[in-house]
Amino acid sequence: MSSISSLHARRIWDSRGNPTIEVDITTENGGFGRAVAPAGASRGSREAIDLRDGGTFLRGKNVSKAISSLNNIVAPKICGMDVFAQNEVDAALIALDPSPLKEVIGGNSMVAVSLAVLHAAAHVADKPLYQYIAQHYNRIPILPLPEIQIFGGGAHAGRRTDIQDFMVMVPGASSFDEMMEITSEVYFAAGDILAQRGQLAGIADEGGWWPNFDSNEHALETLVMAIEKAGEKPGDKVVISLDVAASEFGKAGQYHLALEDRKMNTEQMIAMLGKWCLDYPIVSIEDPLSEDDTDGMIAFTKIFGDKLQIIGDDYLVTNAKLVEQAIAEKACNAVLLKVNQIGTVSEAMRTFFEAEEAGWQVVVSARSGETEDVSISHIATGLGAGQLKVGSFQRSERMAKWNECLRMQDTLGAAQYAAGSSLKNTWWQQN
Ligand code: 2PG
Ligand code: MG
Repeated sequence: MSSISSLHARRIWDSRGNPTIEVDITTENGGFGRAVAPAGASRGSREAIDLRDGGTFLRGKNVSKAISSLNNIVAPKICGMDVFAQNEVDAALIALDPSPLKEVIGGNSMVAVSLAVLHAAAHVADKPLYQYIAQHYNRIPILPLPEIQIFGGGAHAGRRTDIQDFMVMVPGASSFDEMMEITSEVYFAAGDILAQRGQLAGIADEGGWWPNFDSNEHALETLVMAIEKAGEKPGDKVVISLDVAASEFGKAGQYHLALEDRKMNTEQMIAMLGKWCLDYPIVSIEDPLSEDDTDGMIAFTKIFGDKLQIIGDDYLVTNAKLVEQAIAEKACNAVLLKVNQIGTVSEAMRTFFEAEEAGWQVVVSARSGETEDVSISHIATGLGAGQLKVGSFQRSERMAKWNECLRMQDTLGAAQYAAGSSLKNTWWQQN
């Protein structure tokens, strides 16, 4: 046992220049943990809310109310608790705010505290965070296979494309290090292609190239060209992953691709995505249909679930109950794990184990608003979750998380890399 002796919350600023919450935890015997709340832009309607001040100051995004409740209400409640009792600390946070969307103290407050406690426990145990997580949750650490964004669209790029993330995965690399080299070649090849066409216009929120395309499919064609220009055979070592983030342009079974002014129903949307999967080496699709389109998700998974990884993000919001329901309904076969969507480490862990027991893949993920916090690299590795999604190959808040995996590789060894083993039930592994 090691008691929490202080909690201090402060306002810092995220990668989009918005205020966010950082929490420091100390323990009686000199333990220290620090964590920062990230923030999403394409948010599921059922995810924990970020508590912000509203009004006009700092465009309503200030977090002074959340910080004052952390320092005045949460701190006295958790001081004295055992830093190793993560479940109890998280239960105390939830008892302070039992509302379903955590609107009283805010998911942003909770996640910063919950993660800072996890860090402090690792510090007291004198272990790197990933090793502490592996020990605490009885797991074997393994470096994740990343999904790395090449073009960023949707809510992260002024809706210049409707599809949000055009990403690559390198299941054919033999180490995390080699994966980084291949991804670097693809990323800069994509930039060169845009430059040659006179279409290079900077980068989007997560570091992917700004998507200057005539159609959504044009981004896919360009991505395949970039993989080839990097000297790789598309579908061989390098494959494509999409986050459609369909809730951003679809509702009640109606979808509108604004870039092409194309209106579709659920069936047509499934047909379009199905054709893309035949024409391009796509191995994973996140939120192919909107969060309210359960019938669409079930139909999509029925057709493609034995060859594609189908991830629920906005559809499941890291919520164990929603995952349980989706397992029963066969509405996806993988879950995106974002601790801040549900609020606490313990709840996210419940979701992780629920999904894993059903044979689902778990992709640990960052948000589009991030900081130098690298907790998720440790969570993905410590749990041996299999996959990690952090954004692109540029911007320090993204690179910090990839680089942290390289540091862990030094201790774990290059062989402890999930590579393609995490793409079970997909055509990539079957071929
Ligand atoms: C997503 C995330 C990260 P946001 O949709 O998967 O890319 O975006 O954090 O804006 O919800
Ligand atoms: Mg998503």
